[in-house]
Amino acid sequence: MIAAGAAGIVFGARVQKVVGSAFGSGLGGLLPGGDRFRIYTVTSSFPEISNSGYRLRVTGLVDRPLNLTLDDLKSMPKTKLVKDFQCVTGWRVPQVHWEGVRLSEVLASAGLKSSAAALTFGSYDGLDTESLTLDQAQRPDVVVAYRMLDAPITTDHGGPVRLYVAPMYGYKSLKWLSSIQVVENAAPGYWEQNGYSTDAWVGASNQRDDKPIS
Ligand SMILES: Nc1nc2c(c(=O)[nH]1)N[C@H]1C(S)=C(S)[C@@H](COP(=O)(O)O)O[C@H]1N2
Ligand SMILES: [Mo]
Repeated sequence: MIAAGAAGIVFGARVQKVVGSAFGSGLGGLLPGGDRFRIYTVTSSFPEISNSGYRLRVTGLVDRPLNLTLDDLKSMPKTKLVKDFQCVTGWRVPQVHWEGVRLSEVLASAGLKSSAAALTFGSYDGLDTESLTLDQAQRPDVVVAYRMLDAPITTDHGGPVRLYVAPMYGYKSLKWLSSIQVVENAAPGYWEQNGYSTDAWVGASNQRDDKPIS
């Protein structure tokens, strides 16, 4: 684990405190228009995972549990998206380039049992979790991403592998993705337990934002 740096990053249990502790990304600061990513973590550090040491475990209601390396993910059909990234707190980075493998591809290679209906995601930070229904997870714009901003995903952005859920607010895009558990019922994730809506569609859970540009 590397320390998250200066800026007094002290993360409490409350979402507002976490959001208030965010700071801007150097990479994002280079984007035209000054639209910047804020780097978030709910722990006091960033998990540092080497490319060779990275594993994604897929377990639960599957025919074949998987333990995928980064190379395994890269050998699967590649998908590219150019989409906005929208945090529920109001910042938005337009037209971000993303690359990875569709979550639906990963699920297909594991094989879903008939009782499968939802997914629980774990992070190498050991604290943040997320969930999607199986219908949401099967969308073509939900990606297990290993590139963003035209580069390998950096540690602060959740590299080497993060989730990217394009139609939903940023908190669904879990960083340092470690595990996918296939389950029967969606369980609220970390941010939902701290006050965010499990209905994370952009534009649906606050009155301010437009729908994402498709
Ligand atoms: N593991 C982990 N994933 C996370 C978060 C986090 O704190 N920890 N924050 C979420 C939120 S609220 C947002 S808006 C985005 C921010 O992504 P970024 O840090 O790459 O800007 O990551 C999401 N994924
Ligand atoms: Mo967010």
